[in-house]
Amino acid sequence: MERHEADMRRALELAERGWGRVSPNPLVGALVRSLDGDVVGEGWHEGPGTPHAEAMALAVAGTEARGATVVCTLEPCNRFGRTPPCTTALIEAGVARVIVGATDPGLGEGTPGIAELRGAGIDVVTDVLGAGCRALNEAFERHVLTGRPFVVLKSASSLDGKTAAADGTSRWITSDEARADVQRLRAWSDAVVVGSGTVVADDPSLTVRDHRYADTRPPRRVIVDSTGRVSATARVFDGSAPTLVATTDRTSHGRVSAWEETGAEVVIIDRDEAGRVSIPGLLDALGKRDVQGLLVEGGAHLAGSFVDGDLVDRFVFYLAPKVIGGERAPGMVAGAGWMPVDAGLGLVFERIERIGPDLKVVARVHRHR
Ligand code: AOF
Ligand code: ZN
Repeated sequence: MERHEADMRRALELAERGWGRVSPNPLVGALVRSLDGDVVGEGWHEGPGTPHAEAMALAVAGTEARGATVVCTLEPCNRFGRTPPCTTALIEAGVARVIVGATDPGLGEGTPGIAELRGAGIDVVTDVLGAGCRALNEAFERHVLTGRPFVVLKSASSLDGKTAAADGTSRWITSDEARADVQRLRAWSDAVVVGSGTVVADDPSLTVRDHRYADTRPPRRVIVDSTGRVSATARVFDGSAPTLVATTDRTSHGRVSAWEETGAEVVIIDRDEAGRVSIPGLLDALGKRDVQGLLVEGGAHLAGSFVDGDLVDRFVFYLAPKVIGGERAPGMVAGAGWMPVDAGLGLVFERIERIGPDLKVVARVHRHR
């Protein structure tokens, strides 16, 4: 078992090589340990249309895969997608044993990949470092099971939770280091969403500019603009990354055409009771477009809509060692808020880090399911 866990740790490292590129597929790593006890093949998934991790590892191992143990972070697939099934490849290679980290909810009920391997007489061990293997693909799993993305809400504020001073100045509250860390969050995301107020006030480009993520796919830029306030000359329409505008039927046809002329996709979403873009409707529309990991970057009103709807899975708060104060200085999350106080969202802290002079606090919504 210890050997299996050490091999699984290595397979997890291999899986990470596809980071930021595999969506809408999962990150997967695999290795082949021969009858003699040597690692004779390693593989990982690089993204849609490229070989699966197991197929890559088996190809390297060649005939040494006969009688071998194959360690996979994810249950091997048993169906044709863009590539042939891994179960067939494992059976044909004559492997004796398969060690699986997490099951693949994308294969349907009853872990059919594992069932097929067992049916062929292969010894299958499951749930080796299962939690770590599942965590790697939490957004993939959420999307497969619900059709909606996994939602991360990011905020950068002073220690007292202010995102700007009362005069509207906000550049910069957090450090260069903290802002560089946000680039990694964006690179993780399939889409980054902001409200119209943020676009009007800050004119952000919402792109990944850090050269460390140059080979990751650019996240889709999503603007929530219920009434058509944002001009088609805003930076998010510069064509440097895919852009989607989520709006309602309150926006004029002229505005919609102007957005579309920049190459952006415009999606008309149902209104909520206040006449704004329905956030559940937005999540469904993004899920249909294979957005698995969604980053909410603000502002406070959009963040409030997500919080009021209990639609955030993880909060990432960057806190600067500054206190701004002032009743009129805006906070991180507006909206109606939860009442009374014990009805508020219950979170667990996942991680607390220092980033340059700032703190990064990561908390996960505790869901009873
Ligand atoms: C594996 N190993 O390395 C990956 C798996 O369309 P395809 O061929 O790329 O297949 C995508 C599906 O296969 C994906 O939705 C997920 O269920 C599984 N991914 N499975 O055995 C891999 N990437
Ligand atoms: Zn496969």
